[in-house]
Order: sequence, then C-alpha cells, then structure tokens
Amino acid sequence: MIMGARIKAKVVRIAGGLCWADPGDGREPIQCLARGKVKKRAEGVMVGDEVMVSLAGDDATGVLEEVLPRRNQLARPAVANCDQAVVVCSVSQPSPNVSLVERILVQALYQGLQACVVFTKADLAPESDYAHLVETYRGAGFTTLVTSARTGRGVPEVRKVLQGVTSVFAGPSGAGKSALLNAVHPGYGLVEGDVSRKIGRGRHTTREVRLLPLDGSGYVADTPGFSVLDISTMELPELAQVYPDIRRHAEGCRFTGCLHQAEPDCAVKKAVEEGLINPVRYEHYTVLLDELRQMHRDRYR
Ligand SMILES: Nc1nc2c(ncn2[C@@H]2O[C@H](COP(=O)(O)OP(=O)(O)OP(=O)(O)O)[C@@H](O)[C@H]2O)c(=O)[nH]1
Ligand SMILES: [Mg+2]
Ligand SMILES: [Zn+2]
Repeated sequence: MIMGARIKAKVVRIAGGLCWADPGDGREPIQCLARGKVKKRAEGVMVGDEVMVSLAGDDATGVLEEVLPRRNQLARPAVANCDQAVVVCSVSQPSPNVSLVERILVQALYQGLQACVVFTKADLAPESDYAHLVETYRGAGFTTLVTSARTGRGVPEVRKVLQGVTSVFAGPSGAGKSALLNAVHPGYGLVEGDVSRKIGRGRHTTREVRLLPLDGSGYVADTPGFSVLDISTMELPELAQVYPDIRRHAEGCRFTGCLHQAEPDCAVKKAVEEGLINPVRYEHYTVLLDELRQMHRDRYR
C-alpha cells in the first residue's frame, strides 16, 4: 500500500481516543487517530460512520481525515448508518420490557431503519408465557423470531435476517444480545454477563458499541444494554406514521392529521374495537403520544 493513500472505511469501534476503521476488503481494521478538525466536529465520530482514512506506511494505522455524511443515526445505542434494528427482548430473566421494545421500534422506524423483534431465552419459559408477545409483533407486521442461545433455537433464522445488511442489536442489559451473537458467530467471543437474581437485571457487561463483520456480507452491532429511552421530539402526527399497523387503517379517519385518540369517526379506534389492531400496541401508542405532547408543551413554555 502506498504511504498516504486515502481509502474509504467504516468505523467499527471507538475507544480511548482512537477508532478502528474497516476497509471492507478482508484486512484487519485500521487503527486511526482523528485529525483535529474531525475531533472538533459537533457531530463527533460514531461507530458505523463511513470515513476517509489516509494510511501510514504500515497499513495497520492511519489518520481519520473526514467523516462522510450519515444516512441515519441512533442516539441510543449510539450508532450510524444501520439498515436494521434488531430489538432484543428476553422472555424471562429479565422479564420482557414491552415499553422499551415499543420505544426502540419507534426510534428505529423514525430514523428510517427496518426493524425486527427477537425474543431470547426461550429455554427459560414455556411457550404459553410469551406467545401473546410473539403474536403482538408478528401481527403488527414485524419479522419476529423466538430464539435461545442455549439450545440454538432460532439461530439460523437470526443469521438469515442479518445477512447482507448492517444491523444493530438493541435491548436491555442481560437480554442476551452478546450471547445470541456468540451463537450466530462463535468467533466473536463476546463477553457475557450474568443476571442479578436479586434485582433481576443484567450487569451492563457490554460497555461499548462494536460493529462485527458477518460471514458473507454485512455487519452487526453489539451494544450496551439500556432500559430508559426518551422518544425524540418528532411531531405528533409522525408518531402514527411509525406504527405500520396504525398507519394502515388511518386512511379511513374523518380528519386528515387525526391522532386517533379523541377525534370522532376515527378508523383506527374502530379497528382497535374490532380487534384488527392489537390493543397493546394501541395502548403504547397513546402513552407515547401523551408523552410527546408533554414534551412539546415543555419546549414551548
Ligand atoms: N438460559 C439462557 N440463558 C441465556 C441465554 N442467552 C443469554 N443467557 C444468559 O443471560 C445472561 C446475559 O447475557 P448477555 O449476552 O451478557 O446479555 P446482554 O444483552 O449482552 O447484556 P449487556 O451486555 O449487559 O447489555 C448470561 O448469563 C447469559 O449466559 C439463553 O438463550 N438461555
Ligand atoms: Mg452484551
Ligand atoms: Zn384516526
């Protein structure tokens, strides 16, 4: 490689003031120091960023010269340019956090990502405990998988969903994100933590976002777990837009811009009553709508 050659690469890891950028040609990621002007950017550098790197003579190190424009970015987990969010939720230990699943879905869809839902730890609970959850998300139109890193159930399906795209795993600590990725690709060797018996939560074992190359093509990001997620300040009507199951029925509403809450002749409310929209989904929609309304109120006060 010629000294000083500029190549395009993808940031796969950031730690200790350095970042690692994958040239995508099978070579190891290049360890980079960012140029001063890149460091001063308000938007910073994120895992998932496409960047221009000028190589040092040794091919293993370089200088991050420029961050190319982002297609999208999630604040939590902090990652850019993903195609798909994989919402990870354990059926037990810790027990499912449906509110968090909803929030992650809303954020991901709002950023223009595809989304699917993966239930983990199927070996820890009888099917009857979580069948309603699978039904809710499958019914809403999301690819929904049931998996176990322990028994290998659903792992080939996860591989298939990841193939050829860039995905980000998102969900609470202890849900089994790292364990499932280890099952998908044992070579990753990701550290797994236990779940505290006393508080029933994970121990925040994964500390940084890392983008891992898949066999074939594509990447998947393992990320630190979290349980609190504020929805971004989208406009109220935009929320209904990121609920595919609600959007589908909204055409029949009397008012354009109907928020499907207190308005008369609302086709969405009718669809809920008729069992065409899952009431759990609608309930979460209204909770998030109220939250958004409150956020707007606070902002303009
Ligand atoms: N029985 C069972 N345990 C699992 C399964 N998947 C993960 N676990 C266990 O759950 C615990 C948490 O798994 P992790 O993979 O570390 O969870 P995580 O989502 O990566 O958590 P953070 O990195 O903290 O966000 C570990 O003790 C795993 O062994 C599973 O399918 N079945
Ligand atoms: Mg982890
Ligand atoms: Zn309506």
